[in-house]
Amino acid sequence: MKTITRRGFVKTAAATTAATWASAVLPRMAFAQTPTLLQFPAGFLWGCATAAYQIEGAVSEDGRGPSVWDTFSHTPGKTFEGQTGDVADDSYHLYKEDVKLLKSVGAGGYRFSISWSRIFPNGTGQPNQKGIDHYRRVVEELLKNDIAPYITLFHWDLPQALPGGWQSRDTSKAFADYAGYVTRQFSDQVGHFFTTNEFGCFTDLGYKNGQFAPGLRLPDAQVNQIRHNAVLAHGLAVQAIRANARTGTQVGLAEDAKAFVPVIESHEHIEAAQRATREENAQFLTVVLEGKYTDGYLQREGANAPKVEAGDMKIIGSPLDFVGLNVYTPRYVRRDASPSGYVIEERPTSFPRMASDWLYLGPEVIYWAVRNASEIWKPRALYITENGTSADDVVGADGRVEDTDRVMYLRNHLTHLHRAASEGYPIKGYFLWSLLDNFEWADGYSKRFGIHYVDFKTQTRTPKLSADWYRDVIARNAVE
Ligand code: GBH
Repeated sequence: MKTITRRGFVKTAAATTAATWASAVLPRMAFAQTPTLLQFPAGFLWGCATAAYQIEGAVSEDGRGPSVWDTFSHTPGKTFEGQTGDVADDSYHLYKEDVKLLKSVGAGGYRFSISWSRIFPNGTGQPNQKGIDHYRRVVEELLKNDIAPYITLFHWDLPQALPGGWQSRDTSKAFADYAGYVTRQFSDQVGHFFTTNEFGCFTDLGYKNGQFAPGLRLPDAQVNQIRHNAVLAHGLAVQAIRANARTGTQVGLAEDAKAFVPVIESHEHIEAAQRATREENAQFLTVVLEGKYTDGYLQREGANAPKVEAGDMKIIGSPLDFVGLNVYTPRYVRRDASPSGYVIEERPTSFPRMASDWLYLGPEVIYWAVRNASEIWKPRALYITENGTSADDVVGADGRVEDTDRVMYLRNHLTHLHRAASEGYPIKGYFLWSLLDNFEWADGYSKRFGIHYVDFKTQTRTPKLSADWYRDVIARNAVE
């Protein structure tokens, strides 16, 4: 018989007491589930995202008209080493292969964009049937593989032919006509449409600091009018889609709203983060979801505030079925005594970043993006329409790409997204940016965001470690 020493007895007793206490007090879940597996709600949509100009190539094929990105990327000095989207991933021809990649990770949805100038080569006027035919083939290939198509109508490739681009209100109307036409063609097969992708990237970056097409640097009053034309275009498109689509068609947008994380998770800082979310996105997501510019925005812009015509605000605030958030990088906020009630923190120089300069790493941002938007605007449904990272991917001697940093980035973001889902915020799905390496705008091909590696000389696609990892996430509907 084993003699129990006094010390041993005390230990055993303590352990028994602890176990009894734990089973009584700790939530059942901790015992019932593998503790490391964070389960997403049943029916959660897992997808991947891309955009037309970044992947398609075939820029002069089948009657496509030029877009501002063709012009811009062909202008010396505008993109990394003068690179263009002329060929990109050649997905215009290789789309079946790309659908296979989606299928192989088990994606339930694919968010891709339509090139406006393939449908209307001049932006308006006669539609180009060959453009429609192409996207019809893409949609049918997806449906054949049980992958739901999610169509973005505008991801920055504005038809070059539209006079003045987004400086003109006529462009907003042309966009609505194009949106209505496309939905009439596709709403029998496509259930979800996004109007625009990331207002700030095709307004401010295009017309204020010149980093993106069309590369202008205009004064504030003009920039504010361009922003107004952009949100108006969105609102007019929502109405055109509703007028042309089958009932039940879901309409929303994809917006990289600046996302704010409270420095400390306490009531005052949480409140400050919500104030910052409304004010710092006043000209884009806030006006779209509230149908009104905030007083703060109008005061800040003063004489430069946009000129608003009768009826505009109602159009801009047209009700949406869902809100799509592109989430990449956090901004940290604390409460203070200023009139705005918040301060955005400077990032310490040591703040970690991924392979793109602007891509600071703070995975809790995805939780706060969902929570702030949910609490402020109470949307019916939310999607993460983009999340992902660039990485300095290297093909090893064995042909493998071990992108452990991308897996780290994604795993941590999904862990925080799981928190949002488990707290009951209406998050319905997640689109990883991106399905494959592609033309990263002004950065050309120097930044890779794909979970599939693309050799741009041969157009060979190779799954990276992150593709294997994402396949597991999707298969288990859970993140570890
Ligand atoms: C998304 O933009 C785009 O929708 C997608 O097309 C793109 O490929 C992907 O992200 C990765 O970049 O002025 O320092 O902020 C993300 C938001 C906003 C990030 C513009 C890059 C330009 C540099 N982007 N920003 S900076």
